[in-house]
Amino acid sequence: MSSLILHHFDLSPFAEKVRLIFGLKQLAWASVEIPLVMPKPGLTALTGGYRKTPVLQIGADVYCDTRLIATEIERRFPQRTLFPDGNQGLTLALTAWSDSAFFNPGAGLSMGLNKRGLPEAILNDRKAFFNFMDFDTLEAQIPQLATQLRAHADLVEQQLADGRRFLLGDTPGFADVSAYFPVWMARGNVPIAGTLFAGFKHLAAWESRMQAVGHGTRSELSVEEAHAIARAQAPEPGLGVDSSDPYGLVLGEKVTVAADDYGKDPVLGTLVTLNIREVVIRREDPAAGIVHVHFPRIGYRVDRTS
Ligand SMILES: N[C@@H](CCC(=O)N[C@@H](CS)C(=O)NCC(=O)O)C(=O)O
Repeated sequence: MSSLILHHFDLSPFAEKVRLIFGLKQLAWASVEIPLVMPKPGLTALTGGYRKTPVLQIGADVYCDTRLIATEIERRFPQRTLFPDGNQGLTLALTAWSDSAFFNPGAGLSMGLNKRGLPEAILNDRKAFFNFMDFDTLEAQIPQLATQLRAHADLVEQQLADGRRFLLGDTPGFADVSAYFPVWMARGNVPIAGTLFAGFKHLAAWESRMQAVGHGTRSELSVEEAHAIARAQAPEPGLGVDSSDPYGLVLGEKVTVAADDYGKDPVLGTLVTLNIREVVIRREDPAAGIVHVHFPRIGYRVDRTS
């Protein structure tokens, strides 16, 4: 059985990023389906409260956020690199564009155009979750959201206009994955996407190439089996606390870690790693045992609890 366990649901755009990374690297992985809305007790037993989708589990290590999930998979499985042209920093910086400027208008359109058909539970959950959307005025914002989505998709069209196969050359990588998932989400959830993207021939051909990347080799796992796997293993040793870190924290301090944008549920634990790229806390859960929960530094805050 694969050591890579992805906690996700099939409709999740951010999870599609990770599924495509599995495809690019031709990896085998196990899928644990999580609920679309809170509560998500099986997931939060592992994360300590982080509820966003997806989460990657490897043994008793739990990785939150696709930015960190991507670099962790690259570290453990360097073959078929996510950075084939070598532009790692620039490619990772691109997520600041793809994950908000490009993704958010599509998410707004998906909510605004489907509002009446969405189950009440999903609507109420996402109203509380997506703090960057004003649900009451979404319908009036549709022209502006459509303009933004189309203008960002046009950036991809421009990048591909010289006939290259992928964004940075002949080989697909994380830059493609990042730029692709908002398009994937829009095609699936935004009824006017076909019209908005109608003139983008290069984009459409690249989408077909991205679909062909696939998702690697998927198997199914129950959340109870995933917990048993976490309980049976020790987490990877922590890497210690960087004494030059501006927070001035020390190893073993009790801290909370939380996203600084939306879905800010704090996770409480004991600090085992703090460096420029990653913060890791140790926590114990009755179902999952002792786990190390990993977050990227970019986009997350760490707070002392005492
Ligand atoms: N920065 C996060 C964003 C993840 C995110 O916003 N995921 C969406 C779904 S694709 C989500 O969590 N929605 C609410 C939920 O699934 O409960 C990441 O890169 O993983």
